[in-house]
Amino acid sequence: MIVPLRVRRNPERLIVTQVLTAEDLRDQILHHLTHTQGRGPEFATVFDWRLAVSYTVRDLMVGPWVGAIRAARDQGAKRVYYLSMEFLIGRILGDAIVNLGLDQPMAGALGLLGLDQQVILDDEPDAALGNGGLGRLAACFMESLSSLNCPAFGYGIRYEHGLFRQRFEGGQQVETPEDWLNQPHPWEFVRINYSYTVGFKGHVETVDGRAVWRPGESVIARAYDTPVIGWEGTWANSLRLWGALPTTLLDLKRFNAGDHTAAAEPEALARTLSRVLYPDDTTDSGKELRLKQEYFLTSAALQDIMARFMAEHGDLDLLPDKVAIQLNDTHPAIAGPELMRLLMDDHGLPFERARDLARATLNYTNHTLLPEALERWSTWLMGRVLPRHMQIIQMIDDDHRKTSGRPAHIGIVHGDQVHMGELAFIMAGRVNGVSALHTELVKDTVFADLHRLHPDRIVNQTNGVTPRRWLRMANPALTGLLDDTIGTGWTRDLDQLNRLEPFAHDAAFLDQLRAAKRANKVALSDGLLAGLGVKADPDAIFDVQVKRMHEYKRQLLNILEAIALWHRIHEAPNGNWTPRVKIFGGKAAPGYWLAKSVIHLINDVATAINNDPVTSEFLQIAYPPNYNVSMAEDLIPAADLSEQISTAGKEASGTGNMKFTMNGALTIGTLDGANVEIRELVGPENFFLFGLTAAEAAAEKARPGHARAAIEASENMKIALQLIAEGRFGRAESWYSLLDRTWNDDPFLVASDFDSYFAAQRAVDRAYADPASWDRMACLNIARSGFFSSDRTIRGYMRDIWHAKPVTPA
Ligand code: T68
Repeated sequence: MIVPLRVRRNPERLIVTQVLTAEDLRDQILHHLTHTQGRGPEFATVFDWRLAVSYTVRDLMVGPWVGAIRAARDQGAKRVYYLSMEFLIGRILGDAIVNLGLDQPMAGALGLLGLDQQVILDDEPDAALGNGGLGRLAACFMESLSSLNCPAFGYGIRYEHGLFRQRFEGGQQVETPEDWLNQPHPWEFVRINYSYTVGFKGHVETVDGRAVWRPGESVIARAYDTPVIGWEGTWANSLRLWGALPTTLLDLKRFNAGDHTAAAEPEALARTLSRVLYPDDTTDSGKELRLKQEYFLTSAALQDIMARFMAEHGDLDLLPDKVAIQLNDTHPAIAGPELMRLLMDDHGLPFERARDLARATLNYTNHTLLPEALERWSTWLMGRVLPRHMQIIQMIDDDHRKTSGRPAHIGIVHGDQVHMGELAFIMAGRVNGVSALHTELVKDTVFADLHRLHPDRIVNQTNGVTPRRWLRMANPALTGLLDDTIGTGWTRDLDQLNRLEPFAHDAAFLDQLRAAKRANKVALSDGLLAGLGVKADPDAIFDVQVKRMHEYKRQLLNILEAIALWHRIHEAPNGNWTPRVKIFGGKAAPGYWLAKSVIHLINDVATAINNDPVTSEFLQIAYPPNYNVSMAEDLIPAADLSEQISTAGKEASGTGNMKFTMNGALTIGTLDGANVEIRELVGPENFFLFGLTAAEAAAEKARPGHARAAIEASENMKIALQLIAEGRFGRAESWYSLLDRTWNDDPFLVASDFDSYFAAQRAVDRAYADPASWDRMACLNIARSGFFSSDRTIRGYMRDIWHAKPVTPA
């Protein structure tokens, strides 16, 4: 028998305050171990225990979840739908324990069972259904939507294989498939009654004056729901991920004829659609499968949205009052034509009416200005895979040209290409950028022409991150100090961190702050770094750059600086050097040759430098493989210095930068993305700025021979390149292409910013050598980071874009 849970409702806040004791939880865990896992405790593995604990926690999410769904329906609330090809969730168990307020009793329960909580938590595979910032932002948004009681669904794809696993062989990246679903996934609920048919290819007929699309292929999209519990467990929204199934499971005729492999083909073909996450190659891969995946997500989501809307309201005029759809970048931009198709072909609305309703319902977030990352599909492919949508896209484009009076060259279809950015813009009520600088650049560059025609459409919503995961869960040492010093209210209202300001001059507090950071550094040093064979002194600066490997993010600048510093230490081994541990983490897209070459370089430089007896006490380099959300949760709380060194104008926002700031790391960075706002808020004196501005960088890039000129002018840069070319870090031939590109092209201005970066790093050294002043700066960074909560971002979307209101659960 399952033990009834004693749950008390707090009448004021309507939150479900868990009053479960350690004994209650222990009994629940044992119940699930026996009855769900079918295991006796004496035979249970860590995996069995972890599942039993997960089911116990999941039970406590279901009440708020069902209550939230019911409240939204009963109150006829507007729903927010977040369509994203990526949700980089990471692990769920620890986050759910924190949000349900179960930390204490769960620690007690596991203690009673003789289990190590960390071992249980670490057993959970990361849900790595994303590449980087865009996917992780979607996950933070889901948590904030629930914490703010905003009725919402996240729609994505249930990839069987998330982002590839990375390991290093001879310093080079090797990718292997990730297989998180090769074991039961305790958090999801499969909904066989929410299944939709998604068609592809075929042809379009006209029947009684209406277009009828007769797809040539189709698959079933089946819903798998995961509850996302908000802070204090009052509300949970659904993350609904679609899995692809065949319309016919088996070709029985072929099976009976003895061709068993061919008989299973329909199933294999359909499943491919939700098989793998595309590793962001930041270029339009032009793959038919990717287009099909995008349409698969979008069509299933829109059918689901329309079914819910029609059941609840039935009157299409109400659509914009009851439905707000957010497109996470252009990946689901086919939503514009798809919604038009449903409204015109299924509901019989005229084009203009369908267009106006769609535009009042859809919104689009832009996450990049890099021209090579803007999605484009050939009209040929679009017309073949989605023939009806190609017609509608052409109608939208013609209509927009007529109604806006725009010249032909700035529309959606250019020659034989469909521009998804323009499509998303033209079909959106609001278009937003993700930081103040980025939004201005969106207006001035990629969408300058469309912005002139629609000057009110582009708005800014600076990104944010959830403080529950990135502070409360990831950094218990700092959380304890914050709770003791300013109370726990910051968890819901991150602006309350400003109550720390007076403590920036309180020596006793700063000592505790330092102790908390040091504890995190010791844990990292003894755990992950020791495992790599790196001897990291916890009193050295922990200098961290973790993010996708990309030329514009300039990991190359960082490693060249390390080489130059190493050389300088050699010149003066008895100098007053501030010890430093440089930590890198990140994956390169499998086809991104240059990014992979930088990984190789970092690893080879690390091997050479770490073993150098002259410098080893001053400089160590660590590159743990397979950086993911869980590793970020260990690295960020242990960082002293956050590297945010992209070429100005290239990083749309960054969100790692925000996590580091709220965990008390100081930033060395350019005036790029959200760095600009971080620096303004924490104060320029508490931020290590270097490099060209976005405008200066654009001008510098246009200057012929800028790379060579900058290298010739920089002693340190020249030496670093020379040491590489001499073969001091492995065979020189390995680096010819990289060196050639740096000398002759250097599109991301590593050389132009090198001296400024090197100087800023020496300012970091000096600042770190004065602990009292460093700790004061760290304290002020935390105190002034409240703006970067994703709660603030989501409130902004609710107010300016979605016009959605929070709902009180009944
Ligand atoms: C990131 N974009 C931005 N893209 O680079 C980052 N791209 O500045 C910003 O903070 C973040 O979005 C959130 O706004 C991405 O992460 C991708 O991952 C991606 C994936 C597939 C195709 C193209």
